[in-house]
Amino acid sequence: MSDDQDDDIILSELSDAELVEQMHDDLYDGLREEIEEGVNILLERGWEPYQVLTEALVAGMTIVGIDFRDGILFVPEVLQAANAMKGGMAILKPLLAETGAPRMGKMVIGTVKGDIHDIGKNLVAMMMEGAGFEVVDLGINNPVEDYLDALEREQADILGMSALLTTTMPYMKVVIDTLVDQGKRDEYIVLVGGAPLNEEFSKAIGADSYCRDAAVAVETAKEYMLRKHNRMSA
Ligand code: B1M
Repeated sequence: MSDDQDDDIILSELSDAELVEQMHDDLYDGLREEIEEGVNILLERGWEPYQVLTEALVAGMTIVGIDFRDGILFVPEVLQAANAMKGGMAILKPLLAETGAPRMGKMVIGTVKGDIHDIGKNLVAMMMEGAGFEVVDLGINNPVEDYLDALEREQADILGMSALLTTTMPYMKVVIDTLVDQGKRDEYIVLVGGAPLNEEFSKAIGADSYCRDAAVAVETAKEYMLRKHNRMSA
């Protein structure tokens, strides 16, 4: 989309459907301010934060992903799109976080070694916090020691790992195998996620569950924590 065309568009005058479509274009073009404005307009119109997140931001990023795969977009453009997405996410974060919610449990989460993708992981962290979990975010490119140290230090209930590359997803098994070797595997609920994963892979590496998206991660974590509490009070 050209800048000239953008200049003529007043976001607040668009219908909801037009605005969402425009936001997909703006995300594609890496226009952070426009994305922030669009998010605020949708919220003012009464949209739920989660709906803004999924329909305007995540759906827009999916389009970016397709063109990145097909060689139409390159790393610098995708970085700009990611930056715009983070602008929108920053507005939604406090709205997705319920204040004063009882602590549901503690999760250590990070993207695995060799992998610098963090948008999905950040979303999961955000949604988990919103659901009342305490989250310790280790960021990107985590070797096994970082996970293990944090789990022990934080006395966490859940380990969350994210990987977006087919070349980095096997590293999750390295982390789980190390937990097994140290006799600590049963101390933690291990949840994994990221676009190239699936349930079969998660089973094969010895994780407890694969989480397709952030909402599933929250539901799965809640389920496991409930089971853990029931076991402890039995
Ligand atoms: Co990357 N990249 N990238 N990239 N990038 C992908 C993943 C790719 C699929 C693009 C493509 O070809 N279509 C492809 C991987 C192909 C493969 O492995 N088979 C790819 C590639 C190849 C690369 C590079 C190698 C490119 C290069 O340098 N030549 C390079 C690798 C760098 C590295 O990590 N070492 C690279 C770099 C980058 C950028 C830096 C430019 C940028 C990252 C910016 C950032 O994250 N800060 C980037 C981006 C943005 C993408 C795409 C376009 C978008 C990823 C994203 O943010 N999606 C991506 C294409 C795609 O996935 N369609 C792509 C939105 C996000 C909300 O979804 O991350 O799936 P997602 O998270 C979801 C779920 O998966 C789940 O919940 C999230 C929210 O609902 N989930 C979890 C994720 N983690 C979880 C953890 C959990 C639970 C659920 O724990 C409990």
